[in-house]
Amino acid sequence: MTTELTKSSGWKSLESHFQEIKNTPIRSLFNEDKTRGTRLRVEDLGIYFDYSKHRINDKTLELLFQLARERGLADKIASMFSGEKINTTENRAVLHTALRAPRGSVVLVDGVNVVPEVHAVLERMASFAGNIRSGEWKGYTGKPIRNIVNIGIGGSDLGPVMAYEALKFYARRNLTFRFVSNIDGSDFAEAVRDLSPEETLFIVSSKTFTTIETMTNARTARKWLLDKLVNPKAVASHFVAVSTNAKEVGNFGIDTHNMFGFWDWVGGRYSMDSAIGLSTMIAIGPGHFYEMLDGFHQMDEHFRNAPFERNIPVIMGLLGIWYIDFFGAQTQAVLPYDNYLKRFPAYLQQLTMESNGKHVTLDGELVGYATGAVYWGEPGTNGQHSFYQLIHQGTSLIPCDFIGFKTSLNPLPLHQDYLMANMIAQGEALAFGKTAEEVKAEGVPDNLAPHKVFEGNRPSTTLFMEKLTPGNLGKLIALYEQMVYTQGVIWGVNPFDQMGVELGKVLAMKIIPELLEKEKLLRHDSSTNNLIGYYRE
Ligand code: G6Q
Repeated sequence: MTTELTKSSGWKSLESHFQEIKNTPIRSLFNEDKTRGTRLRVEDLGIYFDYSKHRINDKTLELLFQLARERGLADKIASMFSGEKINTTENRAVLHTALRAPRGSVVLVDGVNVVPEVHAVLERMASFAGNIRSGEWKGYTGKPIRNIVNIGIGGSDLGPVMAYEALKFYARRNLTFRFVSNIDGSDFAEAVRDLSPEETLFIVSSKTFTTIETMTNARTARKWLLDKLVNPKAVASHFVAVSTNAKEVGNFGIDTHNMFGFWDWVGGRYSMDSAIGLSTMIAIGPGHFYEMLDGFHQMDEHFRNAPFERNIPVIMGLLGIWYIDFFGAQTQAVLPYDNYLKRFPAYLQQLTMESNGKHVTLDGELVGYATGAVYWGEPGTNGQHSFYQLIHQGTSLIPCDFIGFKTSLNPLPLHQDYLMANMIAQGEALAFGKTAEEVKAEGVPDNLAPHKVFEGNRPSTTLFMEKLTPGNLGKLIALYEQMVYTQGVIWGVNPFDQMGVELGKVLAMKIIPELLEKEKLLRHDSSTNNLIGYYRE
């Protein structure tokens, strides 16, 4: 078990500091310092980042920054941006930041500037998206495309789905977008049941072009198309691919002229701003897509240049370490007060949990501390009527991220005021709670009083922005990406591999021939053998 982190002086100081502060209520922290709500916030890039409602004082922050310095965070940030092969288990650079590097900038991978290639793909995407949006691109029978179906899974699905939902306000409403990911045939069947093949374009999105779910769905899609259009030549007008694997794309029968590439230095869960975002670009148009990329880039520059004390992803990452490793928190709630962000928590689940759900360090040593938290959440106010009860009065400590926008994209009278009032009120209630005295003063009878007491002292961050725009979405996503990296550096793990996912990709392959009875003899444990037997019957 490695002790490099836990033996460091920053960690040890935090351990003893934790003993001093662990029982201090947020209420007293605010009482002691009337300027706390003003001091513990950062306003940058149009983000109002309030981190005052946390169980921290100035010393906590100082020690967390000290830990970050001891772990070499500044150098590690520089290594990522400069294209060093920091994904050591896969011997790859990690350069999703190059996907949003402005034209004319230089990012070298093995001595080659990748920025011109990135922009060349973006231009091809823009031209293709323009042709679909204008109706210039025709299906095989001469009709314009009205339906776009993205077929992909994991990193090749969650980003596109999230971005489509998040930016629907900006989307072409005469185009229908569907997303098929699951190997469950119902996913495909429901996605296409009301679509006409003549007007449907499939985007097969797969970095490797070998993922069984995606390839199975893509083959089913081809059959669905050809059942109606018959001539295999129709495939060329109705299928495009997004992949790094030109050979497999060609083998599938998609003309590689209709392939949009990306690179092995883009991890699946970090790829929604690469060609994997083709469906997003068709939906919102190239101009908005470029605005989104600019938002990502602004946050990258902030992460790279802002001092830790004003660095939003660094502070968020360190607060996560504080709760996970010192308070023993196991989960983190993300609570967007914007209905368009309904898929944002699901997107973040992959980003955070696949990245930092690791049990060994980069050196292959077992970690001796907790790593990645479970991320979860739902939009407010819906969540308030279900699981918030446990956050307020349950026995687990669940730090919350509230995300809100001042201006609604659909400004119906009162709605936005009520929505924001709820968000602000929740953070206040979680932090300050309601004491027994306050409850009694309300005239609550003694027998009910304990049930109505709120301990408070439940930490939250509030991220407030003007409006949900493509640029602001880009900033938010990059914020979480860089927060994840910050935590990965502190924990000393590799946030860029995913051996657990790779395992899933091979496990089922063994059982498939057994279910199909091509392999009769079962050599699993008795439970697994019986389950296979039950299915065969
Ligand atoms: C992401 C993961 C994983 C991956 C999917 C799809 O970081 O590696 O979610 O994106 O398994 O892989 P393909 O794009 O290769 O089909």
